[in-house]
Amino acid sequence: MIECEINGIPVAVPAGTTILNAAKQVGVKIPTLCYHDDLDAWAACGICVVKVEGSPKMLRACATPVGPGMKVITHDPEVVEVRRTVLELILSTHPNDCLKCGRSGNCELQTLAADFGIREIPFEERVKRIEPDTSTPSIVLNPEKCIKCGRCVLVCQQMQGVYALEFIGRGDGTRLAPAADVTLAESPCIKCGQCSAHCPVGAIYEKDDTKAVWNEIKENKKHVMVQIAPAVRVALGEAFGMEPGAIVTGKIYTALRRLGFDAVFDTNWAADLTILEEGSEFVKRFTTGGTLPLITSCCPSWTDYMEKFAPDFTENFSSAKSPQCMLGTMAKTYYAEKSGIDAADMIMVSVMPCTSKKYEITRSDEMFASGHQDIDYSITTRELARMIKQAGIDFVNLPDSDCDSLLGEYTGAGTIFGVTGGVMEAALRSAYYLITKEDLEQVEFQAVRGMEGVKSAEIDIKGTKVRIAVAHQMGNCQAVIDQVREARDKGEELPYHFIEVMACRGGCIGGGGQPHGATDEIRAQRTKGIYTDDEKSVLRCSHHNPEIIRVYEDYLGEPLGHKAHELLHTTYKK
Ligand code: HC0
Ligand code: SF4
Repeated sequence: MIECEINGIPVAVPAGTTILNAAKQVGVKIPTLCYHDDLDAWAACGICVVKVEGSPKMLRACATPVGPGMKVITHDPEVVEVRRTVLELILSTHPNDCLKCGRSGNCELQTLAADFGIREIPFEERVKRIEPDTSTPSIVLNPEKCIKCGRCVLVCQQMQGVYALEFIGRGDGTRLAPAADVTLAESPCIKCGQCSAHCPVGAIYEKDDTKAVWNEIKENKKHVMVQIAPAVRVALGEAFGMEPGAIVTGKIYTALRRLGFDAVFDTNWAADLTILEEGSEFVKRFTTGGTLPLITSCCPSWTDYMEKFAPDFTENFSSAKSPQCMLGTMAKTYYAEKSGIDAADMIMVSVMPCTSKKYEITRSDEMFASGHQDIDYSITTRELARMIKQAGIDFVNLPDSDCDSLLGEYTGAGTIFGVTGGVMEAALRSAYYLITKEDLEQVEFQAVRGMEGVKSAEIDIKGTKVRIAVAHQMGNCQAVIDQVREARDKGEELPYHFIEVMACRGGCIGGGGQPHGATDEIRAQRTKGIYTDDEKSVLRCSHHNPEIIRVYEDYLGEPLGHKAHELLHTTYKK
């Protein structure tokens, strides 16, 4: 342990701890902007400078480890003045239209300006006017607001391994842009939105579809339906000051009705349906010598990545549509038929923790399987939070209500889709039944849980060995594919039979459309919420969901049958 002093307070921390983190341990908050817990410190902004006894210059607390006997002063008039100057310089290049900015109220720059009591900026305004990039359906890049903290570039490169963003130009002319200065749509961007989730200001944000959704509700001409994804229920509360991981499903259903939606469904229902299709697909391929490994395809950033970077694996993708898309199709076919409402008079809105889902809803012809666009709008958790605030709903004190029937009931297996390993665990729960015709006594598969970037295991299904891998956070996933490709190309035994991939760290609970501020601590709390939701479920296997059993009996026929194939499956670009 290293013993040192922060503002005269002794502290002992493990070797390598930065001044920033040592200060946190004694209750001292050093301001930061470019720093983020998820990323390597690269000391770009300089707002975290501190004095260290014996050092001729101030040091950056985010990137300087404490040393034995080090004496640090984090706050004195001189240090605060330097920080103020740094802040004023940043503000002199930043548009001051806070009132119209999507981040107003939770912008880290705005908060610092308020904390420092900035009333005027002593430097000449040097804002560079740059048109926003609106070329993707998922995120908007507004480099004019960029403060060059570099978080988005680091996330895209280090965490996601995509390298879609970079800084272009030099000195005063430096600006954020898609790599090679193309549009974002032309870049390798996979629309995961992690850049928007890590941006401290309003330079990258989700494409806002709330206006269009409000219009549909206000016009009152159509039957406006909504579905909520697994991970939304453990994160939305954060936008209203609740603890991360608080399970607010019943409040969300109530809020959605108060917003004016005519029918409230749950994507978890369709997650159970996905398991019946994808689980059956796995068992079929596994038992009849089909293409393996089967790779999950419900994360649209992942399928986008694979189409761009590994099209030789297209055949390995599960053809089962994602739960979001299955629910859209089933609403405008099955529910339309049962309710007697013409699908042409229906609007389906999805609430997702994800910016990529906005892209998925039109990604191929199969997204129009009902004869209409199956999902009309996809909004993020952040957008729903804004709609609830705009409607003056006191979310925290809302009573719970239930989901609408036919497309609402779900099992614990459906809910765990929201975390890394969850789709695999849910699939294994049902694959066991499909292979053995018996139910598991112990439904929990610990080997697929947790935050390790790649998890692998051999699962014993009554003597049949199934080798699986689970990867999350895009930068971790390519290695798994490389491993499979190498074995495949050499004609060796495949390392895995079944692979789950989610592009975001922690799975959808860490999605790019979730409330800002996610760290591993917050992801852990959201994950705990998801597993608690599973544990308290009476039914924990998708094949036990009565509404799913009924939809096959009444409408779809068999999993992988003709009708299921027509409505619930899709194709990928080679
Ligand atoms: Fe996910 Fe999904 S689990 S991708 O993370 O499979 O977005 O929450 O809705 O569709 O169900 C996201 C979350 C979903 C889908 C489900 C899957
Ligand atoms: Fe990179 Fe994802 Fe942002 Fe695209 S959405 S620029 S892939 S971090």
